[in-house]
Amino acid sequence: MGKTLAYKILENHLISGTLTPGSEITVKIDQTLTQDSTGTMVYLQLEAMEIEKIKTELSVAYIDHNTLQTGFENADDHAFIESVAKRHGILFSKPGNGICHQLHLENYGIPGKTLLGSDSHTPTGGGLGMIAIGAGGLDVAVAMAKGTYTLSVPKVLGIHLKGRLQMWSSAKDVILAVLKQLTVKGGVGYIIEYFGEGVKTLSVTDRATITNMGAELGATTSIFPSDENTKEYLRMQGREDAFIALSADEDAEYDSVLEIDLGALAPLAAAPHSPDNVEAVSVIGEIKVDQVAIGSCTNSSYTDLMKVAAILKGNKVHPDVSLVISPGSSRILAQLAENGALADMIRAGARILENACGPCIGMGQSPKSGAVSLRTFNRNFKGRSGTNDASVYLVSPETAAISAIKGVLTDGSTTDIVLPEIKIQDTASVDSFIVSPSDAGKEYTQVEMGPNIKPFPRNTALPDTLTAEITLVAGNNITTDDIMPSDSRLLPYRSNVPYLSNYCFEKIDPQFAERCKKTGSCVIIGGENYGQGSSREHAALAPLYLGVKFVLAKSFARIHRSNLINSGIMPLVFADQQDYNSLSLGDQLTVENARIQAAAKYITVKNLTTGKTFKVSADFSKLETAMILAGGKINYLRQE
Ligand code: MIC
Ligand code: SF4
Repeated sequence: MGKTLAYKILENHLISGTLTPGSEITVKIDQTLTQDSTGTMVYLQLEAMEIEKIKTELSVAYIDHNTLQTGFENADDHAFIESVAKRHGILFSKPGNGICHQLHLENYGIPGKTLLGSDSHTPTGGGLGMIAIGAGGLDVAVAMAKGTYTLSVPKVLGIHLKGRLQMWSSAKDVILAVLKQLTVKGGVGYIIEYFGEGVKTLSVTDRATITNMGAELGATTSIFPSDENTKEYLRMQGREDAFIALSADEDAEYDSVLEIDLGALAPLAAAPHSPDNVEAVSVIGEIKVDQVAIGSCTNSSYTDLMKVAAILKGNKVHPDVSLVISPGSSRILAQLAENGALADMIRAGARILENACGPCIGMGQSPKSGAVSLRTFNRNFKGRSGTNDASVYLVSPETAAISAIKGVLTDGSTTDIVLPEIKIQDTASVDSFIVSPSDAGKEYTQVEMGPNIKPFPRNTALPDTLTAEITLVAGNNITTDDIMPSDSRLLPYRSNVPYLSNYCFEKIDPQFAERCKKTGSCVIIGGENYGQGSSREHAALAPLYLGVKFVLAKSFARIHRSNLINSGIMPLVFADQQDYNSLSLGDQLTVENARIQAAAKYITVKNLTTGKTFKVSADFSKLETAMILAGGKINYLRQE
């Protein structure tokens, strides 16, 4: 039986275990990336491991999420990250250089290599034929310290691409079409691998848009073959020597296959408030638009922004619309400035923001009350824009730009505008934003620790009897934005879990933090796909700080499940989903012989309030059980 590309790369990196879906393997990690909002925790953890030198081939610390520096807190975080980077041989990308995933694709990604990043959109690197996985910060710290990562082997879902996109349809529409079919939990437990004749019609930046948003499917990662387009892309970045051709075997067998006819795709939009709530733009109709935001790690590439500039050229942004554009990198902005496209955007009335995540993570540009905002981003969870009653639609750059001119959601194929074909240009990277690590070594560089940087909370070993009170009963698809909101108000406190925890579940239940503090020992009840979205381990650390002992849910999102285990909080799944309905706020639950039960397939939970007993599935791997028993990954590593 032929091999999939994903398994070929995993096999090349295999350190232990066998490549059988569901079993646990440890793989070599070649590269890591971090960004600032998860980075301080990563580097606090790395420092705590007291290593001399990192074990990866390349590690980069990017600053892109909070670049506003509204107070000293962010500048302190950045200084801290820079100082640790210098000590350990890590490249440091200064604020303003761009968005981590776009920068990594341009400057460091290599086909066939593995990349672990403390950001859920790390799979952007799959556009270059990498196995690029998003993980919690602690896993990335360990990957730097040991050069390895342990994961449960995903199945591989093949997506067979046929045909060629029509003029106004875009890579964004491809992934929106996949999201419509598979939903936000359809990719859990899978690597998504693209193949077929349609692949060669997509540029690397198109492919990266598609693999980027595989995160919204809940997939472990997504990957494209490395071919002539990859070679051309790398050549344009001055890195042709990084190229190798890679693809699945002709007779590769996928665990399941989905077919997408690129030629049949119309411009699509994900309507509020979920990336899988997808409809054709023409079906949603010409709704009035108040704001258009173009950028984010999904759609801020040179080719995307050149298409936007071509649409805007000679036109005017509608008087009722605010159009903001954040380029993905300093190189892209320099190119747009040099070739005149930037002037076309500005003349049309676009506001140019810094090369950073910006509005995508709620750092500014919150729309007005009740507004409709079209965004080329990847997440439209309620409130993420900073405005709770705003309606955010996720669209392609083409749809965003034409709608900004028309003032209403517009399907460009209904206009007579002809879009030019955009080719990637050959320009040198802007390396002035990169700080190389100090040659002097660890002992010569002091860690710079500002007053807002507080130690991360640590759990204690699992007790024999766990008794906890239900302090929240939540529904399906709870996001990490719901658990630990992140916006311009809270992002400055990513290094201060005690402060941040006051806002835990703020949007769903403002009393949650208070209730937990009073109770001291609590449990959260969740529905399906609990913890989807971001990789932020703060969504586990804040509950840990508030005394959450375990989470019972119908199912968990991959990264959040790992983050809970890393924090020593048990993620437990209802054996019978009906039991979810029997639980209420304030119920006292107890797990007896917890240390013995944690190693079993099922755990018995007793509801002391109702007297009912029910089973939940633990199903932890050996390593996971050891981490739970020790009270989290750090304690486990110390014991080791
Ligand atoms: C996001 O898009 O939600 C983020 C901000 O990039 C997160 C990381 C974080 O919460 O810091 C992610 O996707 O992992
Ligand atoms: Fe940044 Fe948004 Fe991408 Fe997250 S999704 S890395 S916030 S641009």
